[in-house]
Amino acid sequence: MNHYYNFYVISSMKKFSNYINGAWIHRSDSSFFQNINPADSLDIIGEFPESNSSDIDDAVKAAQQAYKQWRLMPAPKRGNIIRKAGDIFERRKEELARIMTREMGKPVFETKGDIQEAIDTCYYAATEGRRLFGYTVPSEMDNKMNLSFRMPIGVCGIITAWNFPIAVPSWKIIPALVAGNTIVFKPSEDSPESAIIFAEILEEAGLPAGVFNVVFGKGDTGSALVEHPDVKLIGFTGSTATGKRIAMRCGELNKKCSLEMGGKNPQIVLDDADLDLALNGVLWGAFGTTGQRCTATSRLILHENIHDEFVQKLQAKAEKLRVGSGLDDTTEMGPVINTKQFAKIKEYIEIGKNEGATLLCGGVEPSDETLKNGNFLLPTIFTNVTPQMRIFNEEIFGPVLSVSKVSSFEQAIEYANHCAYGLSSSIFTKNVHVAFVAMRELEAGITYINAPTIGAEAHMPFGGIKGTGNGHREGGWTVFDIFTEWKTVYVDYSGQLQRAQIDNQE
Ligand code: UN1
Repeated sequence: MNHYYNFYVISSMKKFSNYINGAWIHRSDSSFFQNINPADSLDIIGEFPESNSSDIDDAVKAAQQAYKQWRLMPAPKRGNIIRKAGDIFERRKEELARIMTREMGKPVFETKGDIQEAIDTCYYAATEGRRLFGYTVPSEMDNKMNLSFRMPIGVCGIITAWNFPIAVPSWKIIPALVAGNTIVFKPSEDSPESAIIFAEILEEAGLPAGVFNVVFGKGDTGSALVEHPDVKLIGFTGSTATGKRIAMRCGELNKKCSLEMGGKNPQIVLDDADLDLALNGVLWGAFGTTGQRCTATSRLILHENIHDEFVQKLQAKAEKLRVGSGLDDTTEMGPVINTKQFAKIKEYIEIGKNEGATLLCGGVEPSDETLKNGNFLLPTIFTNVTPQMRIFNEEIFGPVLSVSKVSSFEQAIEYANHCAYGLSSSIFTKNVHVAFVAMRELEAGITYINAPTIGAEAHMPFGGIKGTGNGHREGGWTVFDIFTEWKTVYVDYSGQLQRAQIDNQE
């Protein structure tokens, strides 16, 4: 048993450990799962514990114990530790980016951006430790004062996806810590090593043992976290199916629960738009991160006057995108995360063909022999997609773009809103009036004007309406509504019993 190193080696395979109460815990009876490089299935990064409910219980106990002190540390001091974590993320950016790329595939310039979101989140949240504003409000009675302020909630369970292995966990973990909560983090089984670095960084920044814990595993481990009676809140980013199940259990168990789920984000291009700008926008929005963002542009809605010209240029550019390992500096689009997701995307390509959409380009693996061991797919574009089709409505989470043609702005909005999800949206137009109407009418938590559907900044509210979320917003100042409860205090300094709504009436 060694508590100091995050992995040990058995017959040349790295075996990683859970991080509980400030120590790396190796359990000889653990089962393990493999972390495989999506660009090269022969590259096994290591094995991670498939933790059970007793591992979760150990982590929750540690977090509960640590909560007793952490909640009492002044928030500005908690913020100071988080600011240091931001500095360490900055220092380790290059090294961490390569670790992330190796395990989840996107190019290093993108994983650096992922870490930058965590750095921004740390610096923003650190200063929030000096605000966490409450309200002081007049009382309706004499010599009485009303106050309200934020309180931490307790042990928070955090469950996240692999596509932003550092940024998305940071959106939850960092503000939750500043607010005085403690954490048990169950990262995605597809990007577990990033969570190891997350723990190392928080430890180096000076976070006390037990305040942040990492337990690896798959769905069953996540369920054990949701079920644990001492976990007061679940913060989740991932698939709609899993999110809904979590929400139902949290409803039954009366736990607070914040969900970030699917998207089917439209980019509208009107006939007065700067077409080159819109073209670069959709290429980045649809094929950045191999289309594996909840904010990815998966629907392109084109005005009929520019449709044919735009589609032609789009095809030419999409076919030139360099697909390859994210560790190669020339790569523009990396692999899909795993073989299961790869099969699902291929299935949707068949569905699209069978529904009568036109496969404009892609839909197949690249011919390059050197890529044969990875989950690579060429950028895929369908045209003639109508709102009745499944590829118009369902989240594919891959490099697949559905193009539809409309004859007016009104129809474009109707198409954009014809969807169960409501995360991000975008419109390219030079018409100010139209842009403002779109801001009002697009049913989405986020709307971009003359910019792609991806690119949220850490200090702004992030989240979706309709099937995407359950009413919460991460990011910026709004995330503190998730990770705190309001306490209301009445201070009566009149020296008398004053009965509200009675003694102050005529
Ligand atoms: C996600 O895909 O879960 O706005 C998050 C964006 C990124 C975050 C995406 N900043 O695309």
